[in-house]
Amino acid sequence: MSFKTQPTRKEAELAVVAALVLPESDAAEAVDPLAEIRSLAEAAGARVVDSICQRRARPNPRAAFGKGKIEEIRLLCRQLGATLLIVDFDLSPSQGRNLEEDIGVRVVDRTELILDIFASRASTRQAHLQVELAQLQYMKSRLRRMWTHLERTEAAIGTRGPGETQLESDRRMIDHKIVDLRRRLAQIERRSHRQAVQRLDPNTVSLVGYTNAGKSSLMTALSGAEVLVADQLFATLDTRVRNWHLRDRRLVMLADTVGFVRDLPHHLVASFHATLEETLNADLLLHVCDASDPDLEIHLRAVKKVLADLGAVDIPSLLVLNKADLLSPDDRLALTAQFPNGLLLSAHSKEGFESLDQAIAAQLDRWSLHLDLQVPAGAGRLLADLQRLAAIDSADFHGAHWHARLRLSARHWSRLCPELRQQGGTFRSIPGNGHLEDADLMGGATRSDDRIQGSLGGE
Ligand SMILES: Nc1nc2c(ncn2[C@@H]2O[C@H](COP(=O)(O)OP(=O)(O)OP(=O)(O)O)[C@@H](O)[C@H]2O)c(=O)[nH]1
Ligand SMILES: [Mg+2]
Repeated sequence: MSFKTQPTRKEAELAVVAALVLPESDAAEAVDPLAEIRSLAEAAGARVVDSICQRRARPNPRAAFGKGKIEEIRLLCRQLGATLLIVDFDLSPSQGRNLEEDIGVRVVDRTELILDIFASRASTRQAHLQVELAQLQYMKSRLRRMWTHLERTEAAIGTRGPGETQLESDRRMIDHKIVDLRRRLAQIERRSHRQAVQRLDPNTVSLVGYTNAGKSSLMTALSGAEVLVADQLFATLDTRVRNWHLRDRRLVMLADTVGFVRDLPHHLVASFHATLEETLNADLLLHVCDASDPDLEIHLRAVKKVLADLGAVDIPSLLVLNKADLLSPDDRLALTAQFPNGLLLSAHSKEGFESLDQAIAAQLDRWSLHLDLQVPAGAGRLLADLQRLAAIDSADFHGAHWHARLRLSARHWSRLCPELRQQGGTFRSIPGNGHLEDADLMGGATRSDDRIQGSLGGE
């Protein structure tokens, strides 16, 4: 058995893709149940020569498909010269083996395919390690079943022992590699965590959504920063963060990250946890979807499921219906009726950007404090932090003080309030702190009265 986990890039291999549509699966509702696996296969570098689909009540335990369908696939592969069969679900090792024997070509299942795409796209050291870890864990979860055919014949002459011995040594080798990868990943994660704790970051708005929805395009269009945009699945594998100024001049960090698909392999989600950390720590999620995709609802459901798996369901989010430029007037009406809170826009034509800006500002304001501050003009770093992080409604220098009315998130206030006190500044809350508790206003300071009148530096 080989433990090579990074892919060898291939010439476009000719592939047939095959799906099994079970009654309860999302694919059963899809307009074209084979569309996604075809795109995934192409994203992995294969050239799809044909696709085939079988509806069944449940997979055939022997080789997933029924006998007749297998024969059909075999003939198709032979006629078209395909050397690869890609199936849109996960196979048990014995199903994989039986299919390969019956059809006579290499068989790759959905998890292997997605892991392979991730391996080919990984560009950072962290992403490489994360994919390798996911691949090894997937391999390990199948190891026992891979060797069961030997264990079953344990009593037979000549086969006694080796199955178990081989299984043990393979498992040990994988375990060692997993421990080593985890250690190296933990080092990288510790370093970036240390850096994050020291920084006083602006509010983070994370772009999440189905792969190819246009997250990176939106990031580029909003922030002006160039990030990779490509008409392919999983173009982005790491998390990129760019500064972006809202129209009220408030600075936010826009984070673009890996896209999701339905049934994203469990090991992959776990391995990419650190990459998705930025997303999980966001103040607001922009759930970007391709509004022109006929399977929009299936994609929305898939993304929500991954977010739930990641424990990110409680983060406030806005639904962004991207690619509005591809919609007919009738489609627009239908979508607006279906998603009254959705923001219809286009990363290409930039229509709808103003509403997006306003909606983000309004969301951030829900968790912001409205403050009236007097800051000594000499408190340079504090002034710079306030000017960088707050939405400033008015500001002026009066003598030796900077006087400002501004909106600032509770998180930032809790860091800056002690600093303000130390520098001898004063603060007063302005009505409008909708969701916030008085305790937030104090930023860790002692409460005074209900209206929170901060009296600092002896005022
Ligand atoms: N017509 C149209 N195409 C768009 C729009 N936004 C993005 N696209 C196209 O959609 C494709 C995918 O765009 P990306 O920005 O790479 O999508 P992504 O969500 O970052 O994809 P992954 O990184 O793979 O998850 C590209 O071909 C874009 O040019 C839009 O508003 N209108
Ligand atoms: Mg992208």
